[in-house]
Amino acid sequence: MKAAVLYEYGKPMVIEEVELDPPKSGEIHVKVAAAGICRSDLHVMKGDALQPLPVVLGHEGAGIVLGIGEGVVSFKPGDRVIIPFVSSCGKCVSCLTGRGNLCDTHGATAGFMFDGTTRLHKNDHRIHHMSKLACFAQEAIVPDISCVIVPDDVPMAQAALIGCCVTTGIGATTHTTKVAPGNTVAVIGCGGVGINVIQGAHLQNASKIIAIDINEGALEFAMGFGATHAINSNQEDPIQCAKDITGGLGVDYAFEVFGSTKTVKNAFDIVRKGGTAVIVGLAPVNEVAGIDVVSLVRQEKTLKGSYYGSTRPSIDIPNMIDMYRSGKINIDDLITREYSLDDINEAYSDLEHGEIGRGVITTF
Ligand code: COD
Ligand code: ZN
Repeated sequence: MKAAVLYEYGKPMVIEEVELDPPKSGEIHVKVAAAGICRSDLHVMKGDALQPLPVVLGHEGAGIVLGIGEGVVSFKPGDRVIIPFVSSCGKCVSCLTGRGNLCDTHGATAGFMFDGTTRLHKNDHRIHHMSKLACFAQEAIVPDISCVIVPDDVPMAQAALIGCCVTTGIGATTHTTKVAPGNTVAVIGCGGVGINVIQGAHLQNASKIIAIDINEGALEFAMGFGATHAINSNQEDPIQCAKDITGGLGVDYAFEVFGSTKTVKNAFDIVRKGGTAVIVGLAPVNEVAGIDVVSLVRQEKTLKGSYYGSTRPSIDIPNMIDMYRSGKINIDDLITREYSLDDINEAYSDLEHGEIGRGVITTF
């Protein structure tokens, strides 16, 4: 089957034929129907986030079950599924304490399936699976444990986005923190994930939702998803502007949704006394953000990380599906571009060059 393989950081992915083994016990074989173009894959392509290479990236996916491995009882061929980018084993300490998004077994076997081997090969050389998912390919072998059935009225592109940016973004405002009615919120980075943080804050009835980005197009787009104010941080000081908007206080919650030390520091500085900065983005490995530790203490600020919106994928993804079906969240207008797998490098170039909204691969 055809896949996009990343062999070297900083180089384009190679679209080529690779071999995919049949599913083993507890795995399902999926025909990929949609795969989102998320910045987290770009972090890997640039070497800012590390993965064993060569690797098939793609962690925002939905597909149709083609076959099942031994012991799989919850899925059958023909089922439409969302494949979460964290498969929670259900047995480790993190899973058993309700933190399936942080599954220890998933983390310890990064790049591989749960048994420590790969199903992807090229001429007897193994190829790794990003997030046990690797959906930048025509087909995938994935663990069955966290997959979620998608009703027929949810299109596959929208389903794929629920697999990452929707759940990551909305979960940050509802699970990592609980934005309360009337709270003020700033969102730094208004791309696929940031727009969903904005939707989440809007769902929670935040009074002011301040979108901050360096791209005017992204800011305009954000206003259509619930942002009440927009700040271009290339042109204005975002900290001062947010203070002006909030009567000199700063915001109750700031969400960093880009991934750099500068934006992490901005998120911390923009919150009011007693406020919380939630960091969703991953800055490049080994970089350190300079946090004002005096105001951390004297102003009782909180600095909090958020991974997969602190959700339990197999429980919370069905809730996201229902919110989409009942019109509470808008995924349709978030999808601005569709691509073929053959054009994946162009899709990432578009993301890097500031195309707004979410791109999705829908032709394989
Ligand atoms: N200040 C403000 N905004 C900025 C800046 C800046 N200095 N630089 C860029 N931006 C804006 C861009 O213009 C763009 O609008 C937005 O930030 C980023 O949007 P996208 O669509 O490119 O990125 P997303 O939404 O797909 O991804 C954002 C993440 C924060 C999830 C990603 O970058 C990341 O850090 N991922 C690692 C964390 C992780 O693995 N999460 C789980 C899987 S997503
Ligand atoms: Zn993602």
